[in-house]
Amino acid sequence: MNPIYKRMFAEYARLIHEKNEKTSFYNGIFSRYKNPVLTRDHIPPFWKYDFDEERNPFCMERLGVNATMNSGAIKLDGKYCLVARVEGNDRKSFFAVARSDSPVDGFVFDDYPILLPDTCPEETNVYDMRLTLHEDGWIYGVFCSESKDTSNPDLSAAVAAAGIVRTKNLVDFERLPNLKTINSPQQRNVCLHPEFVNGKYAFYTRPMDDFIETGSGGGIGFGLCDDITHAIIDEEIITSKRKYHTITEAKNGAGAVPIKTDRGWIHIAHGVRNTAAGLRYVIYAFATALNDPSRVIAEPSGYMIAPLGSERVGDVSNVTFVNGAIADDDGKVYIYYASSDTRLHVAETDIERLKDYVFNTPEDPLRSVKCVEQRRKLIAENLKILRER
Ligand code: M1P
Repeated sequence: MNPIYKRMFAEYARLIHEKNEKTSFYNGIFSRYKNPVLTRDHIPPFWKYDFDEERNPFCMERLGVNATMNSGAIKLDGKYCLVARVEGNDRKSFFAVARSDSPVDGFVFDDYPILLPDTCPEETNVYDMRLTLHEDGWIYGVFCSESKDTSNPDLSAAVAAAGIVRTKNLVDFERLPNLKTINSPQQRNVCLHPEFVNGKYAFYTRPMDDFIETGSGGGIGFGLCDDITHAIIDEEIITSKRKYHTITEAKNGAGAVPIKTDRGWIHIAHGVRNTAAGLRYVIYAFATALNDPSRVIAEPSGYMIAPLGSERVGDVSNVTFVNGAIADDDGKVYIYYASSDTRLHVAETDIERLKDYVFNTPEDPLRSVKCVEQRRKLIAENLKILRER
């Protein structure tokens, strides 16, 4: 083998075998890990180079990969599986499965990325698949299907819809018709709830007036449909609301598939605020009622995960984004979050901690004066404890 490729494979092998370890970051809610679990360097060299010496005498990269990020996650046949958003140098995203025996390192992509059945000729781009193991026995992948808005002469005008596939093995995918929401012209960040609700399929939606702005969309939506093979939602209600001067003011969206606990469904979502430096995306959590997964019963103040250190910089800086988590059999929870639309990390927590965080962290009182009251109360109680020691 050409020594250039030999070196490349050696570096790739070193990367995929590298052990990960927790960093010293501490907040009692989750642990951060030192290495991202997926980067563009995790892409096998044979996805990018043409190894034929005659066709490629200079050993040139022919089909480069720009980033690996927002990933759906599921445990299947004992393996931790990520369906990653891979973005080529050509800006088009696609999906690829990476599997590992460990939740925090060792992820290796399947030999080929997923070739979705080409049922939507107008579709230009696909990204951000949420993976739901539904009680009907299928694994559903719900993702953003993006097309040019042909009714708008603006070259950048686009339409976002929710695409749906289903599979049993993350190898063979059946494409179903895109979700239709009667009252929302665009949809992104749609996620299928894992159980039937009132005998129907239940989706978390994100009503939007246009491609970027949610406009009148009040937050994360929720709607029911009878038939997943022709999914139509007539009515969306709002679960976690966008609120003025909070981390969700500009927009929010469902993230990982909700995790069922004895106290309620725990949701790990994203919130967006505007700043002079552009949009800032953070990850937050809330709980909904077990008997009504649309009804918010707890929502801690502020963010759970925000971009930190090198996470803050990338193709779209100041972004943390989540669309996958795995609640493991031993109670641990792995949250796969991407930073700055560039690489994928893992945060580790567990069900007991998540419940404590979601149900016992105070809510956002929505005004500075109330926030100070909230903090002064905490300080006073702490000083009393400290002085009694
Ligand atoms: O660039 C940040 C994120 O922007 C979008 O999220 P939202 O729809 O909430 O604005 C998504 O395209 C996501 O992929 C991306 O990470």
